[in-house]
Amino acid sequence: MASLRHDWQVSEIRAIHDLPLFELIDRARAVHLEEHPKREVQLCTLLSVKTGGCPEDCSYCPQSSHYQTTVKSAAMLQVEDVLEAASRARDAGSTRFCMGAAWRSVKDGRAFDRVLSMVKGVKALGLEACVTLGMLEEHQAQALKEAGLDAYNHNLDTGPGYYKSIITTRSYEDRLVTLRRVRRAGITVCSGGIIGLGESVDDRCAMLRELSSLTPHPESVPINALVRVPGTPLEELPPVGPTELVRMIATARILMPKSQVRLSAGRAELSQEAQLLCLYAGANSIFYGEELLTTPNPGEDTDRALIEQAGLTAQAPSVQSPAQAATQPPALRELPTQP
Ligand code: SAM
Ligand code: DTB
Ligand code: SF4
Repeated sequence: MASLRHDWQVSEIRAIHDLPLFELIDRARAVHLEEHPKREVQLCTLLSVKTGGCPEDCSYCPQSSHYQTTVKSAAMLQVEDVLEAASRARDAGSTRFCMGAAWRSVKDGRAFDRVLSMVKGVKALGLEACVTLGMLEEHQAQALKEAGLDAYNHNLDTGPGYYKSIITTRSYEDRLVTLRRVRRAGITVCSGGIIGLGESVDDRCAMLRELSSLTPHPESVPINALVRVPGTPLEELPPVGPTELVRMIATARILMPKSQVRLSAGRAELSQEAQLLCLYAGANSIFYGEELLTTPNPGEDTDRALIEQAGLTAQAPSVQSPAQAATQPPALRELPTQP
């Protein structure tokens, strides 16, 4: 049984991260098989419910109002439109629906009430509901919990020492405070980061240290490769190499054996072989659907083929609502084939 540690030091993490690649993969694979023996991949669909015009200056983000990108700001989506998209995602085999808003923080009022209705509606469809809305107050976390929210995504993004080089409008501690509020409200934590922001390998390991020091570990850990969007300050950075991503995923798997490790943004630029290696080395979740929030992702057909070719299956939802029990088709986990 892999032990759950919360006291990993950066030097220890670095030693794991820098192992000869196949040794690292062997170790991660062993942990993965022990904790996740079912050969399943969790499919999560993203939807941007409020796009663009964000006051934060996150250097990687096409939705920040500080940069000129092709992303157009849009009014918040209507609940019915979101539920239609969620229903389509469910029919395509997704089990978690994650709604993102380009907000610095949640404000009480009509927009937040609408998010609460979206969460209730997504739950009624039998999907796991996740949102990512920026910073949260305690009572807002509680309201989300009461609406039925399963998970809150709030990434640490990078190591604490590099954070200020990427974002100046909030602090690392602000992020950690929100994560504590989410945990205290009884919502599961989804928190990870991005590689390819110009950080050092030690910064990556420092981020993994922060994530693995959270007690309990985040239930899900998205590992994103930077999507280099024209108009953002990071557009000219070199692309993340596939082995860098594999190393991050394998190290995350070893440090946080029970978590869902999600191979997140950046797959559109990654070969099928590299994605398979990530799944072999410990990733057991992907974003599914042709768009992330504002940037492309491989389409559902492509991912269905990937999963099938690897002999994997799509994971069943961890939480079943009564509505789902009533409406779930018998062989839902057999991914639907295209007409
Ligand atoms: N505004 C909220 C926040 O920042 O917490 C929620 C939405 S924000 C777009 C969610 C996450 O997307 C960010 O924390 C970051 O990790 C990721 N992200 C944004 N732009 C990205 C990019 N170009 N490449 C990779 N990941 C990105
Ligand atoms: C996460 O870690 N990655 C997703 C989700 N959580 C919200 C977002 C990726 C966004 C990539 C850039 C875009 O599509 O705008
Ligand atoms: Fe805003 Fe989130 Fe983008 Fe930062 S990552 S600019 S907070 S939408």
